[in-house]
Amino acid sequence: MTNTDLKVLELLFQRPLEPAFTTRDNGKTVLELPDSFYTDRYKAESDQVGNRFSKNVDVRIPVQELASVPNLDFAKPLGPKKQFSLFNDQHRNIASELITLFMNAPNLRQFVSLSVFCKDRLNPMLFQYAYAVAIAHRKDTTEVPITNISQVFPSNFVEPSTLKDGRQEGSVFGESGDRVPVAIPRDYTASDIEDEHRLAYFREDIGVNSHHWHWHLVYPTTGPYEVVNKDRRGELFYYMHQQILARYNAERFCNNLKRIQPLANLHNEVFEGYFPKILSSVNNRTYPGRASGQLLKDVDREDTRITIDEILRWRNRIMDVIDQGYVEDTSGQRIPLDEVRGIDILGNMIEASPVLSVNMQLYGNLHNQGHNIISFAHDPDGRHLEEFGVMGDVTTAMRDPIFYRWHGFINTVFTKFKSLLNPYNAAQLGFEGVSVDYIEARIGKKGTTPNVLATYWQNSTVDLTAGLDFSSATNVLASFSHLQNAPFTYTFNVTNNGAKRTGTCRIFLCPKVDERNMALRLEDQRQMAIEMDKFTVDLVPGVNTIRRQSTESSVAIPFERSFRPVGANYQPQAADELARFRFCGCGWPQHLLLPKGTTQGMVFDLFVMISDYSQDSVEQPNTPNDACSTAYSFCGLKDKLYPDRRAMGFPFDRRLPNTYLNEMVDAFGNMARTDLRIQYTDRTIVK
Ligand SMILES: [Cu+2]
Repeated sequence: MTNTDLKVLELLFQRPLEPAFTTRDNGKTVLELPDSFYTDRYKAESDQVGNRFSKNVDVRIPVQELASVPNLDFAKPLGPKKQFSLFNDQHRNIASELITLFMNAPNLRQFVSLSVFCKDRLNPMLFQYAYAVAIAHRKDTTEVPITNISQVFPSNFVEPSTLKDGRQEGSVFGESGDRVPVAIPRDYTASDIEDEHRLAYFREDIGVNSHHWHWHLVYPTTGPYEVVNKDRRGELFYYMHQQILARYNAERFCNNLKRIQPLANLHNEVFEGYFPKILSSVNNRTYPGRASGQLLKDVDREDTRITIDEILRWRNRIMDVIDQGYVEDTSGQRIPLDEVRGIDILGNMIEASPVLSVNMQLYGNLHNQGHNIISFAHDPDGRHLEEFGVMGDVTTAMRDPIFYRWHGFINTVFTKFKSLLNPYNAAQLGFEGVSVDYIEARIGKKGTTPNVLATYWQNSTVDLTAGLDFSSATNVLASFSHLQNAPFTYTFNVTNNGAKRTGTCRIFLCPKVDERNMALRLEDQRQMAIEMDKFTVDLVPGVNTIRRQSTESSVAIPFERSFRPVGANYQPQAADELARFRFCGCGWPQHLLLPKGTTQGMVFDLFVMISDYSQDSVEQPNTPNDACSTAYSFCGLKDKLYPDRRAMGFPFDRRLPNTYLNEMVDAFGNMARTDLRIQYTDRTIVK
């Protein structure tokens, strides 16, 4: 691979609305296009516009002519100013065709040319999505860093006036030291009259929303079979969203709110309103809001048709097959929903992936169409020419309180399936001869109180330049505050009464009491358990001391990885660092690894289990290790199998033999628990 090809690919993530011939990298670089690449508007003056932008640049990169010009008519229904939705069948089919086109480009240089050519002819959101999927999946683009979506389309993530202020700051002060990052407000979508607003810091977190987008980028529902069909994809759809709900419920308890009520009855009013106050980049309009008490209605629009009855029919069919124990594929063949494959089949069927669903005609498109019904509630027949609300878009859906209620409903379907499986038995849960004798989590090393952890606010700065079209050539920096936790270390003492062996250490955090302050039984607690970390440990005979940093967590990625600076100056040189840059945006934000806690300190159960590795291990294909896939619990490993043979969420995904957590821990030596207090302080640290 040549450096310039790689460079062009990186540049295409910048200034998504500007024609490809304008400058990038803060005015330093320009692409020199073949005449045939200019769109009709610029064709006649291609020399003039080309020269205008190539004047004061450091680098000019010629783009090769296309061997065959693609016919892009398939994308016509999605005009340049329309909102693009992965939940919309028509848009998804268009995206699928585009991904296929990108994946089939015969070599890297032609992929570069094809991308440049398509960029100026397609809806910018559609282009950025399909382009990023192709970069994440093509064998010859593994070294290209995918720019975080919050930096490509910042207006989908931050309050819009911030962007205007940022441009102003940049054009007045340039790169001089007098420039200050503009502050993105934290508290702008509602007032304290709205109880749900207490969770805005979680729902509107930039890291949370970009994780969600990135997950759906790594796990697209349509496209070429080899791109869509990943190991245990359907199960991961279930598990990643289930964990988001568990985290959200814990966060609600910290804020004195009841756990979410699943949106089970689509004929009732939706009591939560939500007014997002963010802009769509493609048409410069705000995302529509939803008033409190909105009724959901059948949607009958040009490109989206769905009735509530249809959704309920799919739900009932799925509930029926769960009771029945098997599904039927399109040829009428029965496929059992067993404890190994059942959840994966259901995940792909419920989401639903047209490529992987066993029978889309029969079991429908439950999760996606629910997003559509909700996102068009304000204008179901399109008479007001309004686009979908935030629920229609994976970059923005998690901002809306209703997201958690809809997924709460989806989760009840999965939970029903799991509840019918036999409870885990002693052979599955135990690890003969291994006992966990002591566990603690502690901030720093010495002198701090064990099992008291801390949260607070932190002010961080991100560079939003890449996504700001038609702005001056200086960087636009924005600062925002987000929840943060003080890094901590786990220490476990484990006795191994046998020969040297390997185990998997599984760490969970569980709420202890419910919203009425009543102790939770294990059956409820397990469904709210939050996975904190998972890793293999080698146990020597005798006493072992295991230490693990909170920053190493298998669910989270560090802040710097979510919001890495963009552009040539920041390209790391070392190969391993470069590798870490790509495919990196998927993962729960490290700054939300812990729930907020309370000022008095909220007590959780810290649960640790060491399971028998001989029942956990997976034989991996011999593909190179990806330095970036560190958040594998939520995101899997690139080009590999999911690295844990047990069901995702083990041991809490199924019923357990005891009534209370204490009883289970007493019964199994390879488990331990302790009270863990999370203390929140209302102060802001500037980073
Ligand atoms: Cu999702």
